[in-house]
Amino acid sequence: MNLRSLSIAFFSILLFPALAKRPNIVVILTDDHRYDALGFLGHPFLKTPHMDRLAAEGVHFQNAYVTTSLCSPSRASILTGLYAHNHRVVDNYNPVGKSLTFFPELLQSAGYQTAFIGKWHMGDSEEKQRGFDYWLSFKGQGVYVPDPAMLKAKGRFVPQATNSGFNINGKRVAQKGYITDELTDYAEEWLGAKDDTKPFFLYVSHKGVHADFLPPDRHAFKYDEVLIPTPPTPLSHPTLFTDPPMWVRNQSNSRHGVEFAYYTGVDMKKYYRRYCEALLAVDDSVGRLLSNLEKSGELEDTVVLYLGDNGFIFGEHGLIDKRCAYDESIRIPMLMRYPKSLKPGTKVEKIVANIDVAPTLLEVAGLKSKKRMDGESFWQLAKGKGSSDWRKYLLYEYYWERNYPQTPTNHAVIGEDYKYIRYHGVWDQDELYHTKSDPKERKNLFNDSSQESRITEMNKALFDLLADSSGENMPLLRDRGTKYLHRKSGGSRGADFPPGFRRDAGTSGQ
Ligand SMILES: [Ca+2]
Repeated sequence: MNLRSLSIAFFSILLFPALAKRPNIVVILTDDHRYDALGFLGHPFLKTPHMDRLAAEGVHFQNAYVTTSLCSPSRASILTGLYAHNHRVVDNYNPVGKSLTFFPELLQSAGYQTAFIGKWHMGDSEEKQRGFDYWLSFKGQGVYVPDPAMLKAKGRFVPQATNSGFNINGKRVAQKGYITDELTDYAEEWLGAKDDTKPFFLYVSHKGVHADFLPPDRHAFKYDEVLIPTPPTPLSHPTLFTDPPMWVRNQSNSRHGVEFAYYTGVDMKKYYRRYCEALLAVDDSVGRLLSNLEKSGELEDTVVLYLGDNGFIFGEHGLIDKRCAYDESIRIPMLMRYPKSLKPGTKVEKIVANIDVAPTLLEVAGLKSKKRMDGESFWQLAKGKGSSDWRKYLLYEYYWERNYPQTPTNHAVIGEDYKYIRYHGVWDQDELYHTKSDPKERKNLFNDSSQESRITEMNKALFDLLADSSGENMPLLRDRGTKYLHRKSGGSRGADFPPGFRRDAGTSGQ
């Protein structure tokens, strides 16, 4: 080392002492991973040993939610720390605005080397995005394999699933094999080639396990023999449900209902089996990344955050897919490992969300955004501190999409004991659930007169949360894409209005 480089090295140490100590950060995002599809939670057959390891050696956020249950809006919320009404990506078609700051930009400016590997899916672009030194992505949903003949498991046509290979730093590279494995290969390659003098941020954003769920052959049909119960629905078990909204009963016979699932009559049990098998490959990926970091000696200096971008409904309430505010749709797995600061086996009960990821990871790096974020850092909660002034309620929002008209605009307020859901633009009733005692959300308490004050309070909280985050104007985007508005011929007919909506002639509106 000559005198000049020696003096630069000495100066760097003096100038950036904090940078040298900043932890590396790895985020692993899984598509549509619902909160209860985890082995360590006592799942009847699914085994997720590597995710279980993250929970055992780190923190499990037991009540983690997304603020909009849809791929693109949730991804935009993760990157910006904003609600969908602020980042404006309220459907799966529109890109994220150029004026918004992605938290990786701030990490990059502070000296982190940054990489994005996987599904971007905000708009139709797969172009390199701001904040990332290394870029690998693909258009829309991507595909599990470049040729369906490569897999034993077969699926149906999925909108926005395109096979145009990868964009790797502006260069087109063909996809060769199974997506989850191949993205992990690239992540490992990047980890091996990066500059070891700088902290790093790696964002692995899996296509798995988005529908149609196609597992790799090594896991295909592994769960073919397991028994899966059929969830009761308001149509199949009307007495089990109290006051379900009319739209819920109507959605059963729609593209996003069990009767007419994706217009193909998908067998929900088989579908769930393939989902779990595809998830095994994601668990393998988690295992490979942890093992890679362990071998390079970097694991203990790396904060690993694992989460899903939204949940998935497999027939509960007679519905499939996501968008609505029931827990199967909006609750996600969230795990964090960093034994230097986080006690192994920690369980956090407080309600955290996708909008909290950006402020949390900035705090991890000793940074703070100058722009306002809707989310809050949960880093102190993860460390077992600072829970007394944590949020009482989380706001959920979903905006009606012309392409999928069966799910209405809905806002919800999620508390630790109760959830209140308010529908907008439909002639229907709202919902209130005591989620603590009724986790399957079958007993709608909205018409229970003893709950009036609670509904008033939660309704006020909802509008306060909206007002505090400039959310009182609804986003309206241009029409585009296919409209999936059909019902199955000969299927169930339109639902009756709820009983409480009927009055005899001459009575008042009260
Ligand atoms: Ca998703």
